[in-house]
Amino acid sequence: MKKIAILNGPNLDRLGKREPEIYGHLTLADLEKDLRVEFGSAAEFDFFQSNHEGALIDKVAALADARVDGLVINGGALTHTSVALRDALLGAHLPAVEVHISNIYKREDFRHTSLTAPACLAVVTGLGLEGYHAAVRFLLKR
Ligand code: CA2
Repeated sequence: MKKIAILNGPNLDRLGKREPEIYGHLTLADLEKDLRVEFGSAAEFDFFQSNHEGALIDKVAALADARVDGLVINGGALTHTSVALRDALLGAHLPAVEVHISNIYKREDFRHTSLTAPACLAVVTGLGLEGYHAAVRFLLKR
């Protein structure tokens, strides 16, 4: 059984409750349920969402200490701004995949830069919540 952490950053607790034209109708609870249905026999999940940069950084460090097998991160807007989250990911030395629900390259210019992507093995963007499934599948196969 591999340990996979799913981290979601600021405002992703609002998923399914606002802006469904960009982020769809499913909630984070739906995502958790669907990931457990698909991968429950192969993965033990640790789901974490925070609206606070420091809480996400502390969580990344705790996951590194716990030596989880993989990390899926949607840092939300912190993706584009947070050197601190990037440093936490680089320091964690965990296999990580960055996920974005929307296609960040079809949106405003400021979303085209990810500070955290260089600390990850791969980036999935624009597949909706399916991106999390693809990321977990990839991490379980390596
Ligand atoms: O597409 C993504 O997954 C993003 O990481 C979402 C972030 C955005 O800042 C990134 O540029 C791309 C925003 C998360 C806000 O999520 C909401 C979900 C539902 C309703 C309102 C906000």
